[in-house]
Amino acid sequence: MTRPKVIVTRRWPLEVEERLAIQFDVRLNETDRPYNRSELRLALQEADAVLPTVSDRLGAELFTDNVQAKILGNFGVGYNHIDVAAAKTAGVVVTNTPAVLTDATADLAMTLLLMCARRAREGERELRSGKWTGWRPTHLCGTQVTGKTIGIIGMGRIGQAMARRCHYGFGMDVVFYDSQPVADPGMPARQLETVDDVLAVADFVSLHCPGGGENQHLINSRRLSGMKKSAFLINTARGDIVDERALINALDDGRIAGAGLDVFESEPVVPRSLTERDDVVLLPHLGSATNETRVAMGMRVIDNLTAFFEGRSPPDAVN
Ligand code: 8YV
Repeated sequence: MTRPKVIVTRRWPLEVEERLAIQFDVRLNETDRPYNRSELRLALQEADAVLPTVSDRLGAELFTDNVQAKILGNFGVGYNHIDVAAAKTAGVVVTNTPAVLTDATADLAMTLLLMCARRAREGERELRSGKWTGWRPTHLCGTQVTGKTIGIIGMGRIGQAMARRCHYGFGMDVVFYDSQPVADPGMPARQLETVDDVLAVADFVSLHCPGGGENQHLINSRRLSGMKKSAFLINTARGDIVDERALINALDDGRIAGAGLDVFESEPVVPRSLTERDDVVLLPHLGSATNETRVAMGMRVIDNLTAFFEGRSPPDAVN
């Protein structure tokens, strides 16, 4: 029997690529850049399965009559870069990699929260530039996190993992918004009616909802004005949830204290009006970037492909 032809759009950890090659006829992207639109179109026309990442935009225009691929095994939990409805119409199953990146992403959200609260970026830069003049009582004093309120927007797996860290690790109170009732969030926490209710009371707001659709610019100028002036915004979810221009204006006006961002509206482009500021911590989309997690994500993609080509339902089908 011929092995299914699989196109992987970026290089993966070696052990995952090796396992993939045992089962499938694999073509890897040997370049160090994402495929462009025509390369993606061709991939969909040539392979039985395409394995994309967040850096591949798979809009409706790519799901034409010539599509041969039967499954898109997305390397990641978020899939708003794929038009899943158009994929379905073209007969293409889309899968993702839930659960395996929960802890890594929550760890990174916590990292950003602590770096913002404790002015770690400013301190590190000062020291490296040789400008540190020694200890003094009022030097780079930040914000205590113990006893403060974390507001979680989107209380799914990652939101809950972040809330657990904040509550059990750092003694914070937890409030959250989710479009669905969450009966047992796994720690003492209050579900509030609206996003605005959470923003009004939180000292730190951490975003954990999906991007795209109705969440696009969920955090807009009006909502930023509804946050405490002393509050910090943390985003490890998707860049488009925050109106970046409105965020910059809110920081300029002192309407919020700062932000920790791992995701951006037009990755990898980050506006200079963000990179030049002291009151933001910026990371290059590192949420799931641990060796262990990236291997687990790849293995999860393979599990989905294996199920599909053996005629079973892929466990993580999203359409
Ligand atoms: C991934 C992510 O690294 O899983 C997600 O949704 O944002 C990241 O953690 C990325 O999606 C890789 O495709």
